[in-house]
Amino acid sequence: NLGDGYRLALIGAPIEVGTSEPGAVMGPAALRTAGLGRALADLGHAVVDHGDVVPDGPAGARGLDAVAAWTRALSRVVEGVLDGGALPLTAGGDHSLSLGSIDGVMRHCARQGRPLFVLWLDAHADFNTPETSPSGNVHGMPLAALCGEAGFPQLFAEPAPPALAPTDVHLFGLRSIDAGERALVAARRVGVTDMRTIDEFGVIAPLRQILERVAARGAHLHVSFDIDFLDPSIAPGVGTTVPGGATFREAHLIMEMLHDSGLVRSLDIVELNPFLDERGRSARVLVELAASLFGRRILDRPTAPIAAVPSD
Ligand code: 6HN
Ligand code: MN
Ligand code: MN
Ligand code: MN
Repeated sequence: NLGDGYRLALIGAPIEVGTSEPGAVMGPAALRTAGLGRALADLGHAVVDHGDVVPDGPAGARGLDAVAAWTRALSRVVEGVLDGGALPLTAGGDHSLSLGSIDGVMRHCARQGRPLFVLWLDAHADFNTPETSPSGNVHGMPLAALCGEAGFPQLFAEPAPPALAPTDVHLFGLRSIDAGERALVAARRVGVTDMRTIDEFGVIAPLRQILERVAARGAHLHVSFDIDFLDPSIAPGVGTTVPGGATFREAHLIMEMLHDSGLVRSLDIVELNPFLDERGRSARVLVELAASLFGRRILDRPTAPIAAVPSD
């Protein structure tokens, strides 16, 4: 267990080579400006800002080769942070950065013999391959590459850890999926809580099921938070807005439940595009939500324990 005051490592990943919409490179700076580090330190955590990752080799052009250069560099930093007993919070940058952060987590978990579970809060599935992708943008592909789908060049440093099991990935908030990736997500049995499920059952019941499963397996929980999980009306600063997203209250409750579970061991905050934002609103919402995930609460007591919530 990490105890009350966590050791948090803030890692900037100013990556936009995985998207066609410029501006995500400014994401880490905007999150720092909005007070991410301060908000977490104010909660009693020991926060160390590791600055921005520097890619391994040329990473100027868009596409998979540039993403590979970022992936290798970020993986090393994240693995090192975990090996040192701290919790890595990678601030992006487009969602291709999760190739690096999760590769680092996988290496750490493999050495510890610990199972890994990935919770993907996103409007999208990010399960395209170079073959199924309609856009060619790598930020729509990280999960497929991490799960070992064919058609990718070598993105990870050798020797690469065994691929992530698609059944140990859960997409939460899904409401936009391309035809090819829909077939793949179904064939690989990726876990999905789509927006219709959330409308029908709320966020509590599906999330509780996931957390119980993670706890029962003693797994490392990695959370990848794409800002487009949120409704564009509260978080417009993103290149791929999709209507019908999570409300602030839904997202806030998810963060509180994640905190109370004590299971989260690594986190990505991705896809913030400050160039498209309105007066820093989206960055500030993300800081609020991150603070809730790391223990900020409304009253100075936990919310009712999960067991006290009436079950079906
Ligand atoms: N993201 N499915 C679309 C594509 O181009 O592959 C959108 C991907 C969005 C990626 O939001 O991280
Ligand atoms: Mn995404
Ligand atoms: Mn390790
Ligand atoms: Mn998305």
